[in-house]
Amino acid sequence: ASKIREIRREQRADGPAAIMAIGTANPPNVIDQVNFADFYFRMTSSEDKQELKEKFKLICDRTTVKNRYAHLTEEIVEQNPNLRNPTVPSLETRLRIMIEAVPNLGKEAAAKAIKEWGQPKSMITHLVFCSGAGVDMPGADYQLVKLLGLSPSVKRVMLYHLGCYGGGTVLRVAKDLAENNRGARVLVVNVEITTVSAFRAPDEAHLDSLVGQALFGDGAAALVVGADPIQGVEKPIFEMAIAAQTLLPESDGKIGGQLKESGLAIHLHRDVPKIISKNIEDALMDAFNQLGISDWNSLFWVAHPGGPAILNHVETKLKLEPEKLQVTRRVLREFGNMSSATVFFVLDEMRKQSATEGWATTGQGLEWGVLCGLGPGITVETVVLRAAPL
Ligand code: WCA
Repeated sequence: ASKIREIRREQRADGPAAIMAIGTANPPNVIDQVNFADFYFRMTSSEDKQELKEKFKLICDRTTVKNRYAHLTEEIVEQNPNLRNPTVPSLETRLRIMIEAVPNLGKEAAAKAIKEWGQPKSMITHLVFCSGAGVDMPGADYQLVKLLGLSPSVKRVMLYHLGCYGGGTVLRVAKDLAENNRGARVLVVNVEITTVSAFRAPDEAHLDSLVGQALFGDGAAALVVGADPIQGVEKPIFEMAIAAQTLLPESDGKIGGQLKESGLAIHLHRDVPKIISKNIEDALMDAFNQLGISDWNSLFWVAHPGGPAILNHVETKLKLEPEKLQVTRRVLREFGNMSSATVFFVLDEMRKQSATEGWATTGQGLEWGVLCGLGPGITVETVVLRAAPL
């Protein structure tokens, strides 16, 4: 009995898990939000639905998104007309496109993260892969091991179809892996190609689908996570203190997605911003109780930009100063909602902006911060971050 305890102690790392590198990637095709309504209605042969198009233009404008990136191109839709016709099956077409695209975009982000980390990739011990795009066996995690030339003994965790809270989930899992396996170096990769999975023609009966068409973009992010950094060699960017997950009360069915023969049907209830803002403080208190922090303006903020209405509601409810969500809003403007990958674009922007503006830490000069993922469930993931000195 004492032997197994001794083994257990030796397995465990000493310090907390830290994010040591961040890489991001997007497909080359840019969606210009100003002209997107014209483009989308033309591409789906829906020019006759003028009233709906006017409403879509309004929604596009209200998203505050200026730029998005898309794997889907007009050419792909031309070649695969079933993608714009919800009455015929298109799942196989979508899967074929995504199964090829997901590992490749993930590789681009991962290569950047590994380069920043600066260590040989043979030191990667675990891979956590998260994507709502594509399903096959063996999955995108396996493809990525091959593409990057990682060790065949890398221990993989594959997380499919979590949706927009997945950025928090992968951190929670990577934290446990890093802290419970001395010397572990966890490569985390999130790839979202929602333009291919959820593209569909406009329909008056599904206005929430229009919100999705106006809001979602494609992107990938990768991190290297580990505990006990090699002194003078590895540089922690953010340490992770606490990771919590919770389901919000009275939120059943408010955010969801069904993978159908006609593609992914995403459901966003109008009450989503209200439900989130009503319950966000309880989720934060669960995570920050232990630290005795309840002044939300004393934190740096890395929130999933689900949509501007969510950010506005949360800002008002928590009485956040406008600067608090400024990095989050900038990512929404420049990239749209890239589902689970988005929070890592915010995290990357947070440390870059903190450096260029001359702050003393990677979190705008502050010590503590929060990373907040939210999505189907409604599920909220809360990760307490500690910024590193700059
Ligand atoms: C609406 C709606 C609505 C406004 N339904 N009509 C899930 C599954 C997966 O597989 C993958 C991913 C996910 C999801 C991941 C997530 O990120 S969850 C969070 C998703 N985001 C939201 O829920 C969006 C929150 N909403 C907003 O940010 C804004 O409401 C919006 C940008 C959509 C509109 O801006 P607004 O509220 O300032 O503007 P309006 O004038 O109030 O709304 C414009 C029109 O859109 C209105 O139409 P109308 O006829 O009433 O004037 C709204 O009713 C309509 N609308 N939300 C259906 N959810």
